Amino acid sequence: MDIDHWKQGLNDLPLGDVYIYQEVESTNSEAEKRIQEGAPPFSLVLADAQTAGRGRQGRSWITRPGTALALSWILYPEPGRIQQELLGRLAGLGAVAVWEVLQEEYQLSASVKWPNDVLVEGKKIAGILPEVHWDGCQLTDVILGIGLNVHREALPQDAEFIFPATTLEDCLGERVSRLEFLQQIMTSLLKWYGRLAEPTLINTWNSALAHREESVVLSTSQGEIARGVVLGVKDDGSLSLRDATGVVQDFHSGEIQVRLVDRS
Ligand code: BT5
Repeated sequence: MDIDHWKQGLNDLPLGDVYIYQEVESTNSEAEKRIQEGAPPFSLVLADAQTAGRGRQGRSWITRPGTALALSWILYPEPGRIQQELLGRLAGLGAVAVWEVLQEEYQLSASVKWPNDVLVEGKKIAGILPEVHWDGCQLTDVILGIGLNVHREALPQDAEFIFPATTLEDCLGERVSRLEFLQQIMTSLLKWYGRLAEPTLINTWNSALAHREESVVLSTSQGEIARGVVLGVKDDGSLSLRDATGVVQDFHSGEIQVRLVDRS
């Protein structure tokens, strides 16, 4: 990765500082360090490879050199701007921004699997990891981590993921520039961050939502917690489900996994 070339390529975007590394453990961890050192708002941490990229609940995220995008975007929401109900929208913000680029720039039929996956043809192409930090009751910063599989080699041949995975190259049948893809993603993130509190974010999230009106099982590491038909995402980013008895319940993200009910 030619760091100067990548920095130049991001010059026209209204970002804070841009930190680019050949290899880090995790861009989210690196972003935490940059925040401690006073990184300005909208700063971006980017790495060509991660040795300990992370997903939710201690799961790992693979970023192989030269093949993918691993980024962490640093946000300091103005006091009062992110209330509790907006926090649940952060994964949606990242997912909708990626979804829109895939749809509009690459004409791919993408969807967003609640809470944090972006799928193409039912396979995971991107994962979102929002991390929120507090000082007592005061929200101090948000790190929005996004991992995207770009070139075919992003996925090890013997990868055993919990969900099927894909790459942009596999979906398009051709290679695209990672830098161009990054520029499109950051432009989309900036646009959707400006709409975090607006109904349009939830409306778009709902129109992109995978498994709508389908039967799914929700589980955590403790096992199954609910099953029912997906009704949609609520204003606070929770998932609304109707169970077999007609009772509607809302679930907040965190550690929940969604799976289609196995009909076989
Ligand atoms: C996620 O977690 O999907 C969030 C992934 C966020 C990664 C970004 S990269 C930049 C930033 N820095 C970090 O350290 N993290 C963020 P989760 O829903 O828990 O899914 C994790 C699961 O996805 C793993 O257990 C694997 O089964 C699978 N997986 C790992 N690497 C993958 C990849 N490259 N493509 C598709 N699936 C993958």
